[in-house]
Amino acid sequence: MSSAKNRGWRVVSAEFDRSAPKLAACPPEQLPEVAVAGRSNVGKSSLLNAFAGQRGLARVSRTPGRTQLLNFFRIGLRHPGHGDRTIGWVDLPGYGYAAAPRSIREGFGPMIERYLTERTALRALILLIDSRRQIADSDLQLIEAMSARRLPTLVVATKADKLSKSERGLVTKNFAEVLGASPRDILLTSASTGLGLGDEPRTGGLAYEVAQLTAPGEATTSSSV
Ligand SMILES: Nc1nc2c(ncn2[C@@H]2O[C@H](COP(=O)(O)OP(=O)(O)OP(=O)(O)O)[C@@H](O)[C@H]2O)c(=O)[nH]1
Ligand SMILES: [Mg+2]
Repeated sequence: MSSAKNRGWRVVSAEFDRSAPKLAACPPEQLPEVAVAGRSNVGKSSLLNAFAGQRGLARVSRTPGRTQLLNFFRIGLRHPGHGDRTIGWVDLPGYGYAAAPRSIREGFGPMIERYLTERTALRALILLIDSRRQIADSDLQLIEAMSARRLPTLVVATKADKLSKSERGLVTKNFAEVLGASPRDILLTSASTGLGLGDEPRTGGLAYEVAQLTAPGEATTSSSV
């Protein structure tokens, strides 16, 4: 009997490609790409490490808001029925860190903006929001930048392990209200426990969503705004 874990999409490989200090230094546009954005310290790098099952793949920062690099990774996904797929995963610099230089703190930065508006390989944004915080204006601006290109954004609430079960329900309800979406469109995750990272039969999860967002043809998903 095969376990439930192996019925859906899962990550089978993950590797660092390169860090790009500017758009011209990005890898060739050969793979369908998802970019991960969010305020500094929201858990972007931790999510990648947990998703990939590799602790040291992306650096979990001790000095948030410092590094303004686009970090490129390649991830191999596998599904028993659909086969293998390689995608690009971009860990974007965090924004909104209080002690960062003013130019970085006040917006999400020209590099993220240029990447989101010009990168042809980009298929979707994965926007991380700390489940104990509110959605920020800069978060909304990123969703708008994606809508302007008719590209979907998957909203991921991070650090759900810090909430009780009832608090989790309130978070998805609140985020959905602010975004004009359904609570089902908000993916609750925890890099610590692995919550929401897989491909569960009924509820889906990050592996399922990323596979949908990078599917050949039209990029659509059940859970994006
Ligand atoms: N409890 C808990 N802590 C988490 C989780 N994800 C991340 N953290 C912690 O949050 C802090 C920031 O995590 P990072 O992954 O470095 O966050 P980031 O968004 O990559 O930060 P920047 O790269 O500076 O923008 C670290 O101390 C992590 O250990 C989670 O799911 N649960
Ligand atoms: Mg990081």
